[in-house]
Amino acid sequence: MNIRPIPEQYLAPCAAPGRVERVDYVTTDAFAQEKYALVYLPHGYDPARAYNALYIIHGGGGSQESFFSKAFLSLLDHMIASGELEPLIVVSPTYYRPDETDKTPGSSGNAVAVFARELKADVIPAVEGRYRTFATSTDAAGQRASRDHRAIGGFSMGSVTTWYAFLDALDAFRWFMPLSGDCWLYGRLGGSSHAEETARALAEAVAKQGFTPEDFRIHALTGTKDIAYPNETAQIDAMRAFPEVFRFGGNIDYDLLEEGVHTYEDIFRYIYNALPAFFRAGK
Ligand code: FER
Repeated sequence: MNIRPIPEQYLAPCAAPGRVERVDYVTTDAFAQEKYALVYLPHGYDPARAYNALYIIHGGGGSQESFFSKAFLSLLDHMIASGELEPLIVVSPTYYRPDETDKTPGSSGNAVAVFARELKADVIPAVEGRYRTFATSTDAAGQRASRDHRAIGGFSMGSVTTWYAFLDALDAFRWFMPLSGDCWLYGRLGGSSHAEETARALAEAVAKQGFTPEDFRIHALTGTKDIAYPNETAQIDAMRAFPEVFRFGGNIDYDLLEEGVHTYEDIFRYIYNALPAFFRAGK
């Protein structure tokens, strides 16, 4: 696709702003951590109707606050106000433990590797038990039944998280937006160092989780000057060797911004271009 620039006025305050609330939860892992997610509710949020949900995952060293800058919230407001994007809720959790001080790639890599479990067991139930989505229950069956209305995307380590969600959480998510980051199943930057094995694991993960190539869509994007470009590109090129699962131009696309770099600013632009086409299954 042609990655269009964000209209300049979309980054300035919108006359119909949404709001951000905080949802606290306690993890069901052995650590019983007290954590929270931030939730963007669109302007006029009405619990009488159901909303699509995007889980957006920050980069290494970041937090629940990283994505929710004024510019990003204004972008969401404007996209919704203009009718380009159906009103949705956007959830910004963190994979870090609250007491984590080591946010280097090694430590972050360990945190994101297990985060899909927390998403399904803790974050989705806390958020979708409080706000109205398409989930009529927040248990595994309810998440599966509403997966057409749930997306996950992220930047850098959040992109790594998104690839893990494809491996481990296809039962909760149909839509995947990995932005500037590869899959670390085979170690740090494994998408390039172990491209073939990574691609095979991603391909096999579909049937292993009981799904088919019709049951998901991946829209990956990055920039040609992004530090993750070589890693994500090597992995995606390897994924082309599995055309029975990954149908480029169908259930997967990879788009590149000429000169795009590893910043939230360029990431917002990818989201502006990719998000409106999500949640359209069966329409
Ligand atoms: C990549 C995926 C993640 C990458 C970097 C990261 C350089 C994250 C780095 C960090 O959190 O410091 O493909 O490429």
